[in-house]
Amino acid sequence: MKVGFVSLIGRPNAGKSTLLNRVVGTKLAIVSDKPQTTRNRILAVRNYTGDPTAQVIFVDTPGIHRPLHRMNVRMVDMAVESIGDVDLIGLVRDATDGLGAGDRFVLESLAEARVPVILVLNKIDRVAKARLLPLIDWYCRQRDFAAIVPVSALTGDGVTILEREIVEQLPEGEALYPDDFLTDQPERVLAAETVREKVLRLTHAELPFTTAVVVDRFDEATEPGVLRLYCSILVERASQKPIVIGQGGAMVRRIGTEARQELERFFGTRVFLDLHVKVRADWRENDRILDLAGVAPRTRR
Ligand SMILES: Nc1nc2c(ncn2[C@@H]2O[C@H](COP(=O)(O)OP(=O)(O)O)[C@@H](O)[C@H]2O)c(=O)[nH]1
Ligand SMILES: [Mg+2]
Repeated sequence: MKVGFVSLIGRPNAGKSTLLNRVVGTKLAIVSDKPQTTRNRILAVRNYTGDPTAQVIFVDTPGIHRPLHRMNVRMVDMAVESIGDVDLIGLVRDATDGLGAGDRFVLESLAEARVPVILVLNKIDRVAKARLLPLIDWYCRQRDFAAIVPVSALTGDGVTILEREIVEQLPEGEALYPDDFLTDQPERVLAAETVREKVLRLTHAELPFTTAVVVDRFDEATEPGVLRLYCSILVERASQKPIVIGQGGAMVRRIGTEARQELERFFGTRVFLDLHVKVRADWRENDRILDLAGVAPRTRR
């Protein structure tokens, strides 16, 4: 069988997390139209029963960008480090974007990669085929790609072709994970991320970049059949607190309702969700809070 790790690398918002979710058929990575949504490496295992059989371990990463905060340094480090640890790289590129400095920045991070790289041109549901040609032409002049595959992670168009291409490129080996293993994301992290996604989706302006969610208590024991979750939503400034709380608490209630419904589906159990909004200035520079919020745990560097 074919077995290997595939890292999804690219600019923020390219659609890496959407692609990961599409491939495994479950929403593991939260998705939003705000950059820097993914703050962690997320591992998801997909088994293929075809010929050859295969086990592909997909690794979603934070987008590669110039970091301005400690949080972002950790995120980018994590993405770049994953390049050294995998068998194949999927370079995910938003095909609706023009060429720019960001393309060079990502390619520079890949300069050391000694494994095959597949260029994944994403969002083809929103761009005419002819507009892909200059992009393909430019990329081909920068480095060798094992394949170039246009896809839409949103509609699924082209994704099967991409998966076949990936399996082809992987080495032979033995399965590394049991058949039913889906992800290494702890349940607390999945819960916190679901709450954070609702904050991202329902609030606007600068808030999304400056919010973290910490699970204070994850309690399955007190009441059978009910998961009791106590979470803090951290914001950086006192002025941001009312945005999350909303008029008479309407916003935080809505965040809570939407997150609870999704978590009930995901965990297959009733969920009691308690949300608190707290001000923690500069949490993005604070390693202790970054650790608590599960942001790109510090690596060897
Ligand atoms: N139209 C379209 N939108 C997409 C596609 N893939 C992702 N998106 C959207 O692009 C935004 C960023 O997606 P996300 O997966 O969070 O990007 P990431 O930062 O690379 O992980 C979200 O609003 C997605 O819904 C696609 O194939 N087509
Ligand atoms: Mg993402």
